[in-house]
Amino acid sequence: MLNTKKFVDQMINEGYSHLCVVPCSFAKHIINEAINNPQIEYIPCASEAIACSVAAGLKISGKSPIVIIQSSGITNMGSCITSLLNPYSITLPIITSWRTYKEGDSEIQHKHLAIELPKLIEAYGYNHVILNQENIYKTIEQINLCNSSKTIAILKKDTFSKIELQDSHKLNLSDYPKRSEYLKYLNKIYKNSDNIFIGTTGNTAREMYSFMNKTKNFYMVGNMGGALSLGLGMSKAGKSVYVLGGDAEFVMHMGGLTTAGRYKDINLNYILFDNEQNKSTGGQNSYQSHIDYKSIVKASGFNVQKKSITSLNEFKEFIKTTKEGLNFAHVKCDTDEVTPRPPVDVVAINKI
Ligand SMILES: Cc1ncc(C[n+]2csc(CCOP(=O)(O)OP(=O)(O)O)c2C)c(N)n1
Repeated sequence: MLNTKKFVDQMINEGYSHLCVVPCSFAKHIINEAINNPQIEYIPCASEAIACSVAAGLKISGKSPIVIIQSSGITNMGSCITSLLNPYSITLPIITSWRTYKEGDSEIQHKHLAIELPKLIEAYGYNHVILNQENIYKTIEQINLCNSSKTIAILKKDTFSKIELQDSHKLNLSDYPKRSEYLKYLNKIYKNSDNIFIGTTGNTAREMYSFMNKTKNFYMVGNMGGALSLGLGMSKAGKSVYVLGGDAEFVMHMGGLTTAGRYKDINLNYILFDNEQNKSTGGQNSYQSHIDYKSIVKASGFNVQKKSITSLNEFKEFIKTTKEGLNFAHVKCDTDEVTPRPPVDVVAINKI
């Protein structure tokens, strides 16, 4: 295992200036150190494609960025790699985690790339190196190789030692109900109904499994950013749909809002549970307090609940008064304790 603090200090000595990131729990400690350490700038990115483009802009302007992502997101980055980095000969270190998969595991989003990641990197026209886990100087040499050649670095689990976030970077959401309280209410109101509840990648789907056992649920444990569009397809097919989303998921493919916004004669309700963080990859702050969610969604064509919901009573009122159509509510919530993942036989159901 590498000493994370020493590794980041060494990267700074080498001149690396920015970390462009979509979080993965494998990279939690290096991300924590980058957030804690003012000598390297942490740039949280809405998607892997964005992380890659921002890093390319930094690199061609004289800075030394590093990109860190999860293997599930390297496909999002494909266009940026093949049609920006490659043709413009821009090289920079991209570190992708390599999520493994055990038969029967419900993290089915990782099943394909758990085997094929190196072949995909090769298909992009890149070599790969597995990051050394023992010797910081060798690992830095590998990062430097990625900085100067078409090589992508692969990060395995438990490469970096533990780093806690400094208190000043920790969130306090204790003014808001936990998401489970809202979910339990939905479970009570909609038990045995025909409404379909889509839970997004991240903790929402997991918590739905624990707290909504009487509703018709689709656990979308992958395709991060695509829940609203999946819901649009279902509602265009005549279903009544609730998309229960997270704040990091909201921004990943935000264009889905503008596509959905065209259609008013459907029954699609998008409830954004905003816990200000990427809870399921380690609780990293999503740094999105600059975003006015309600205005963005309203401008995309949705009916929007005027005030952000901050209590269970307000939530009950919203659920009771919402009419059929294309609706959105921004709901502030606190985090729950860790709940189990829905098992694979529940997740893999593909008919509703
Ligand atoms: C394309 C892609 N990129 C990254 C990830 C890793 N990932 C899984 S969940 C998640 C964060 C989800 O945060 P949010 O939507 O706010 O929900 P929360 O877990 O906080 O409830 C991330 C980054 C992924 N699964 N897929």
